[in-house]
Amino acid sequence: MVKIRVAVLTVSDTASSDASADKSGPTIKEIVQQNDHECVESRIVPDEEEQIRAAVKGWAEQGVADWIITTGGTGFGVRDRTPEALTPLFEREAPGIVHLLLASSLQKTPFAALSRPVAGTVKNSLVVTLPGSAKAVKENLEALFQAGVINHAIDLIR
Ligand code: MTE
Ligand code: CU1
Repeated sequence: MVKIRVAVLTVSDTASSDASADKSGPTIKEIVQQNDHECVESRIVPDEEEQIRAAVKGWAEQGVADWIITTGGTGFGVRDRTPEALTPLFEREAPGIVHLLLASSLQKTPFAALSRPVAGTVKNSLVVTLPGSAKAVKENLEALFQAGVINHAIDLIR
C-alpha cells in the first residue's frame, strides 16, 4: 500500500494566536500516522477566507500532498468561511465524500447537520474539510478510512 502524503490546515482564530489551543490538527496527524500514512505539512490560519484559500492553493500547486485536510470553520458561526474559501478552487467537486461525512456523522450526533463540509480536487490533491472539534475529526476520519475509501480515492487522483 502506498503512503498517502497528508497536509493539515487548522482554521481557527483562537489557535492562530495560540498554537497550543489547536487540538484537532494534532489529532489528525496522529490518526494519519496510525493508518501508516504521513503528515508532510501543517499550518494554522485564522478564519480568513484569503488565508485559507492561499494555504490550500499553495500546497496543491506545489504538489506536496495527496490529501489536504482542513479542520474548523465549517459551521454557522459568523466567522465560519472555510467552505466558501475553498469551493472556488475545486476543479472537480466530490459530493460523495460530503455525503459520507454527513451520513456517518449524523449517526453520531444530530449536530452534524450544523457542519457544511465540502470536498473536491485541486490539481492532484484531494481536499476535504472537517469540523473543528477533535471528536468530530476522529469520527470523520474513521468514516473516510473505513474500507479503504480514501486510499482508493488517492490511487485514482495521483
Ligand atoms: N460531526 C461529528 N461527526 N461529530 C461531532 O461531534 N459536531 C458538530 C458538527 N459535526 C460534530 C460533527 C458541531 S457541534 C458543529 S457546530 C459543526 O460540526 C461545525 O463545526 P466547526 O464550525 O467547528 O467546523
Ligand atoms: Cu457545535
